[in-house]
Amino acid sequence: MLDLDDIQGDVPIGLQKDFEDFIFFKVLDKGSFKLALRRDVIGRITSTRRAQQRELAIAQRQSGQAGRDPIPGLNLGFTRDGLTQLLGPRRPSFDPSFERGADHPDTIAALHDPSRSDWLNEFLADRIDGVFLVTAHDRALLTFHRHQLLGFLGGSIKVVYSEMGNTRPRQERRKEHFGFRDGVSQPGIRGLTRPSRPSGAPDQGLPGQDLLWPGEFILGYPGQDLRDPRKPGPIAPLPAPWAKNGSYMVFRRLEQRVPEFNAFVRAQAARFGMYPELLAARMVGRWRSGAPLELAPIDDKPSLAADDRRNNDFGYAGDPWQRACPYAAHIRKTNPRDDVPAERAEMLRHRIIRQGIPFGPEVAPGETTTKHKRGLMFVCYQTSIERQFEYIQKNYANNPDFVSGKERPGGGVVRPGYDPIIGQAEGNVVRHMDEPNPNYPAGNRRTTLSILEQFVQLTAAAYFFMPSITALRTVLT
Ligand code: N7H
Repeated sequence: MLDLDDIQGDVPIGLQKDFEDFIFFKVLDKGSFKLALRRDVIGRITSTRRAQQRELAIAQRQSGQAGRDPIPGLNLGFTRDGLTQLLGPRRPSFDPSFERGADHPDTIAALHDPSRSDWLNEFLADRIDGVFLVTAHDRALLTFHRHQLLGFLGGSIKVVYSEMGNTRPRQERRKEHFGFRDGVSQPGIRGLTRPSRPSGAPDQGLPGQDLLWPGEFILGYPGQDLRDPRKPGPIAPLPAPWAKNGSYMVFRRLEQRVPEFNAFVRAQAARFGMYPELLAARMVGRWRSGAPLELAPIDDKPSLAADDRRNNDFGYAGDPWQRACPYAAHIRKTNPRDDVPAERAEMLRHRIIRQGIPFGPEVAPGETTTKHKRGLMFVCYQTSIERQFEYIQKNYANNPDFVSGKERPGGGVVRPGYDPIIGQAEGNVVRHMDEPNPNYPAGNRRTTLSILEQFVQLTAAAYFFMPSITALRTVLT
């Protein structure tokens, strides 16, 4: 049984938010920091149970029943340096990627990330020990609670960098800045996510949503079994007993060049003689509405997109020649589902829970080249950064040969190319993607999309450990 009162709420559920402040800080005075945490902060941390209750309240409100929650969401994570500050240099060693850090030259080289000289200077201005995530449904309330939190902490910390993410306005609310609906596909967790068809599909939450063993995302529980995904696998050894109910968070500030992306899509679609919306959908694997190409390969189907019982209920095994969805499309790369049926159980070990939020203003009228910084505060949770986030970025998105073993209808090996949204090539060379123009329902015409520019650019990154609430109350303070 998952300890819902002990796990921080952003990990498996997500803090409810229209606004989210990311407050990156350095500990200046360990003693007063611990005291302030114990006295005023830890009691306000949003647990998974609380986040779950709020989800329910939101669902009721949508059916007209409840008011808005005036209590903000609050979670807290520490970097490797932060754990060392709190516990001393002889503390136990955690996940190797966490200990190395997102800003280590080896991590940057392995992920083909831009070098630190291209990151935000403010983010690099000082050592980052931890991050507070503060969320609320309106900006004024969030600002009030941010001030209150910083008041509790006084001079015990220094804010190194902070930035507020916000959901986009009105009908764009559920969309990221390129205009695609986000937050559609998320792994479910056994014991937490309820199967919608318990007798027909006990291994799925909503139709198409894999239920995974909690140890993939929360330390101290069984993870996936490599032979049989329905059986609980081993419990990974804990770095320390108090790490139970904790999780690792990957943070990446990803700027998006929206006018440039749209101009590129229009120009390339004209070159291929395609409808631009279809090309954009082929790059992502879903239409901007959220409808998946596997179920709507040629025309958008907004009614399918709006139906949570249908919009994620598909696989790729029935599309072995990428007629409906390219192998390199962002969602096919980052979650290959059953693309290689023999490797399905293994692929379930590379899933992440995504809890990001957009940042920055809407594109202004006349903004044909990016003038205002905007993008995604990408956040994901896992129990092994190396096996989950880094694996997806490195072995899938950045690897033009993944998925391997596919052939053309007439024979001959396919090189799928890079994920056109987040793939990063070594040395920033041109990235290619196979088959932007569909051979649907049949055909074997070859087209290649050549992408010279990075429309998504990393400008800051860090890895955090999100401890259990018990660990915050005891060992860490
Ligand atoms: Fe991605 N986008 O707008 O194009 N992503 N993503 N992502 N992403 C997804 O299913 C996007 C990023 C995953 O289960 C959708 O929720 C953008 C990183 C995974 O079928 C859309 C950025 C990583 C999935 C986008 C970005 C991932 C996914 C479809 C950066 C990990 C689920 C909506 C600015 C390395 C796939 C949905 C599945 C979905 C976009 C970043 C991973 C529209 C713009 C860094 C695993």
